[in-house]
Amino acid sequence: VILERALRGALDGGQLDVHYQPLVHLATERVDGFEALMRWTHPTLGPVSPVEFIPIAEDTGFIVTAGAWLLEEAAARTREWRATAPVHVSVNLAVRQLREPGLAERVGEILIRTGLPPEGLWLEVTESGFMDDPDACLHTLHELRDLGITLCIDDFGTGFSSLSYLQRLPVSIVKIDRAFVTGVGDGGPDESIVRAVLAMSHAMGHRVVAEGVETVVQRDWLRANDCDYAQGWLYGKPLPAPETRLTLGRPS
Ligand code: G
Ligand code: G
Ligand code: MN
Ligand code: NA
Repeated sequence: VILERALRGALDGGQLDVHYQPLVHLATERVDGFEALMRWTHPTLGPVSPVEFIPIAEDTGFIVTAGAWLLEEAAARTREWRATAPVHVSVNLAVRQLREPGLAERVGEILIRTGLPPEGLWLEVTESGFMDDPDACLHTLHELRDLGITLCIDDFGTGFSSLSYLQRLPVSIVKIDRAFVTGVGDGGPDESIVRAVLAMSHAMGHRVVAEGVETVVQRDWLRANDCDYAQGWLYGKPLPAPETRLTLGRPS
């Protein structure tokens, strides 16, 4: 309840911030884009984890306002970066946002206002997002895709309806959850899961991002198994925009 009240003032109080984590193309080791992640620093509580405040923001509907703010902020920043390199920005969409009428129209307006071309925007949705009202969500996702935006299924493998939704959704990117990526390269059972997700996704014409890549062993295994992109501490933690360096060559 305390967090809920505090969160309401966070946006006007300038307590919300956006951090960016690089997403790397594995074959070339080039930064292809960034995932934009919301950060909240309360004046007395200090940093509050998104794991704590995103669910509250979803329940209260605050995510609709905060999410629109983040999208515009990230789009404007990425438009600037694209003067240097053709990077994209990947933004998480909460269920609540996806179910808000007129979402695609407002996203289209943000693209026009910021000058970010649609190919510079990826939107991430989770499978759990469709469970309540799949038809309405599907309609919105098709509208977003028709704008030329790239859609991703996030946290893949952690939901319950993976296979049927993977085929029905107009997504072109599958993000494998960190829980499965942790175990690759050591010969353990997660390797079979990740291999299966890669084969299935590629068979459907989707590209695959491995999340939570922390080691060279994981990276080498993923590259050898034709994973398209990687994201994780090996390449960089989420950082504020001014500290986010556009690495055009090999990341250090
Ligand atoms: O990077 P981090 O640990 O802070 O992210 C924790 C969780 O919060 C992730 O699952 C991420 O998807 C979610 N998250 C971070 N920023 C946003 C946002 O702007 N919108 C939504 N809907 N979720 C976010
Ligand atoms: O959107 P999503 O739910 O995937 O959010 C990603 C979360 O994972 C964020 O909280 C981010 O800070 C965290 N994260 C990103 N890269 C790594 C990593 O390499 N290792 C670990 N442990 N966490 C990571
Ligand atoms: Mn994500
Ligand atoms: Na994820």
